[in-house]
Amino acid sequence: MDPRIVRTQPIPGQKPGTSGLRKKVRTFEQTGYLENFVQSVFDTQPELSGGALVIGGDGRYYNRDAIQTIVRMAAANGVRQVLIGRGGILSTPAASCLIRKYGTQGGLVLSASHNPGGPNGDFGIKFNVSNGGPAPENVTEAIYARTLTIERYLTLEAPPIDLEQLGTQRLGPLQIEILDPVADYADLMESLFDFDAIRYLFDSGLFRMRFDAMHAVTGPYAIEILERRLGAEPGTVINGEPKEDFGGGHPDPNLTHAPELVAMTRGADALDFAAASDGDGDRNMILGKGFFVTPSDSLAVLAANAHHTPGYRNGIVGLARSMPTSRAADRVAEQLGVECYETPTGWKFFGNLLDDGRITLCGEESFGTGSSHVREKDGLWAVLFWLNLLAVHQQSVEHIVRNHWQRFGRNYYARHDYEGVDAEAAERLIDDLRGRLPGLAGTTLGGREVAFADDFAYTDPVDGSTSAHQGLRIGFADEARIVYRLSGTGTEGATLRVYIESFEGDPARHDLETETALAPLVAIAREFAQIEARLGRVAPDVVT
Ligand code: VG1
Ligand code: CO
Repeated sequence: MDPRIVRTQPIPGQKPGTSGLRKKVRTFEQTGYLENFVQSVFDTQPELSGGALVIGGDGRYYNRDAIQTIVRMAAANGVRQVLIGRGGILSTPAASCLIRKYGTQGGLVLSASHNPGGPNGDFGIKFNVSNGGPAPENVTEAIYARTLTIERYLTLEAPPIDLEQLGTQRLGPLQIEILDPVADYADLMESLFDFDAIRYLFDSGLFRMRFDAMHAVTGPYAIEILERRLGAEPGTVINGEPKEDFGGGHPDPNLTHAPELVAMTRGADALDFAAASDGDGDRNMILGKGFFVTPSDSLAVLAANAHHTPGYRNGIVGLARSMPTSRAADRVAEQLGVECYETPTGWKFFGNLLDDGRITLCGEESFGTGSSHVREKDGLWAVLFWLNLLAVHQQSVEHIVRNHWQRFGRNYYARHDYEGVDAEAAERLIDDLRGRLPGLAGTTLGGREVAFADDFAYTDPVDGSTSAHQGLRIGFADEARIVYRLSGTGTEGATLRVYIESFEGDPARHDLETETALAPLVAIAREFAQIEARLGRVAPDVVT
């Protein structure tokens, strides 16, 4: 089984975005497309030769084909061992868990996260480094540079490996281990949270919850952890069977894309608790009875209550949030006397802070929360964290959040997405806005005084690397804020994201509808960026 050298040529556009290379399945199916990218990983990461690699994905269409291709290429490139989840399944946080637990040199995670799947949907591939986290920018840049000069890839002729059979197989010198995708991850969760207390909560019969796996990767994980290990009633996990096309749905856990679950938290028969995760299991949505927890608030609440859980009983050393995430977490950090770091969007920026022991928890407004336990955001982890708090406090979700607002104040928050807009028009909108920011501080917009306005740039405090142009910020003297940036995960046109936040310290004003509270700022944000005139959109496509 000698390696075969296949001639190829560079394919433009293989630059990883916020979270890996994401394209239409049809693009990935082009001759050499996946191979070029994978070979570029092997060519730029020499430690993989003779090393070990975790491989798995969210089970979407093309997952299995991609794994077969990658395994043959790994063998031809001298990889010693690959660890693969049975059926090719690994949630993104479980992949991170395995890389860390088995000390591999990295992993290839196959997912386009919350983007729809199927032959006409999206696919994606992401290289994670040996700390278990997404490759930092210098690594993704090197991989991309390689895709522009590549001339050959290495593979071998071999029959497909058996992805269903647990245990060891060989492909020439390559040792292939098919692992239970759930067990190691479930053990890790059990080590962090008070499973006895949560089991007691379920046993009481007074507490009803549903977890919506959205026919994506978390089904098997949630069934094992919630129903088997914690004794939640059968049927607690809904849409628990992973499907290649996610049942035709859009596996994005938010109020727009999980309406069925949201409905279950309302009305006479409302659940006490409901949660959902996305395609690859790294996002989470938390709902109480008739109550939605904003992801930015969720991070702040978890941080303020971390010491109530076994895994974080000694408290947290520091916090981090992505720049567009609301500043609710900053207030908690301040009271706890710890640092709160502000990073660009994307989990890769948390890696150094976690590795260096500067932070324990981190999160993003985009339904992402996580901690030092792995190097990815982690949907089920957040759900278990909330369950642990509900068991300890014996209070409703709403009560816990309202108490939090009383103590720290409330950050009203919303994100408005304008999807599939003309890419050039969106770029121009951002460029023109950028040019108008200098000189804005000290003036007023819609009667509000601007305190600062800038193009966010980040210097990593651990390795000194810099990342410029990470979003435009306009901060007001009353602590309100507007942020504009373009999405780095889409596969069609551009998506403009507008993030709007205001702060309310007075508990008497904590009951407003978010829409009402933010209406004046939304108007400022739309007018200042001339969204309607430039993009031809009168309203956002999705509000979260
Ligand atoms: C989006 C979110 C970002 C998140 C990223 C990956 O990126 O805004 O916070 O880290 O998706 O999440 P963008 O560039 O489209 O705004 V996932 O669940 O797709 O791995
Ligand atoms: Co995801």
